[in-house]
Amino acid sequence: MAEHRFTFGLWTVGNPGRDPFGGPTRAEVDPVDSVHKLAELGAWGVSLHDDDLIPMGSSAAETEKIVTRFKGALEETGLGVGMATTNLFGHPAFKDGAFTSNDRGVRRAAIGKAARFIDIAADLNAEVYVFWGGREGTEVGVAKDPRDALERYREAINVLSQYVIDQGYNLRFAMEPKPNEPRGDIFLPTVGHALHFIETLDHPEMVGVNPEFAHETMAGLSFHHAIGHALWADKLFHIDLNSQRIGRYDQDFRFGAEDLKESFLLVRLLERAGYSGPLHFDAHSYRNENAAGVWDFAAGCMATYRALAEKAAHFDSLPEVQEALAGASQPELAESSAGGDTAETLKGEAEWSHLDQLAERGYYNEKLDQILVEVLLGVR
Ligand code: GLT
Ligand code: MN
Ligand code: MN
Repeated sequence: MAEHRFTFGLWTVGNPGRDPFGGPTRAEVDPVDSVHKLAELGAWGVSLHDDDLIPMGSSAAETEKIVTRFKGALEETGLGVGMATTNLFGHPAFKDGAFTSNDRGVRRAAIGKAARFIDIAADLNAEVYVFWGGREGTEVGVAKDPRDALERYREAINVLSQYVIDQGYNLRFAMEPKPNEPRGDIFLPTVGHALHFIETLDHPEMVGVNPEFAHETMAGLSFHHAIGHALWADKLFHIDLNSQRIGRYDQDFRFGAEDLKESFLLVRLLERAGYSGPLHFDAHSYRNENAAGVWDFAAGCMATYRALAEKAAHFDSLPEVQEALAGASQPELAESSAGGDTAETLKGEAEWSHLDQLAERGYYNEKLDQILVEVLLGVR
């Protein structure tokens, strides 16, 4: 099995347990300590926002000092940077949006803040630069025309793509969808919306998606279908792994903590597709954990992914699975439907007159799903 490139955000293992109802329950973690601890646990790398590493308002000299120290930790441990991103949601100025704020001054500042950290991301050899538009949305729909907002969103990504090209940076962008929270409704709410948005850009080839398990689940959608769509479009540049129960707030639980079956389907798909990008855990430990619990959480995310990859390989190696897949005509779905015929020939009676006969067959779904359940339960 290929070595998995697991990464963790500095904000994930560094999450102090703050929520909308209460303050931190754990101490802040020095990013350099996170790097060392993650290396010890066997992670491949880290990811970060500008503000996770460099406190807002730091001078140029302070910034250089912080970045040099952080690079030192990366070099010492051999850890890479999977992705970097801009915090365009925390500062009160972004309360009406960043790239889509009604205030032009805010939009210009947002583009500038992203460009500043793109320079540092390139210096850190980050693979991907993510855009999660948490504040890009509305509670009061009448206050913002969604067509204008999307046009400004597009403009910002175009301007920043051009900047990356002009600087000669080897950096690709990934848009991260989310349906709501913190805004009532967020623009680019699902992977499907983001995939369309990308096709409208000046440089669609350098922009992909960064789907998050919790976010598609919040929208009531199948995460592995979203990933299937992104893979089919050749746009899966990065992925945010965690877990989530449907219909709740953005829980960001440890990978596999909820919905093991959907997690299995996801891992099986990623493994079969040969996805080789970073496997990024955008999750955090439960609020009632202390510092030690955070590292149990991090080790657990990686262990569960590996275990599910093994389970998926085991599942596909079972003769009864191959038999049931054949019974389900699963391989037939990869064959062309028309096979050189046209709609003109297919509308002939011979093609559709035997629908009653076609209706008689079953699709082995009960067998297949039961085997999957038994594999997950460890009894097969
Ligand atoms: C924030 C959000 C995540 C995004 C991060 C990137 S920050 O924690 O909930 O889903 O991936 O900005
Ligand atoms: Mn995320
Ligand atoms: Mn989330």
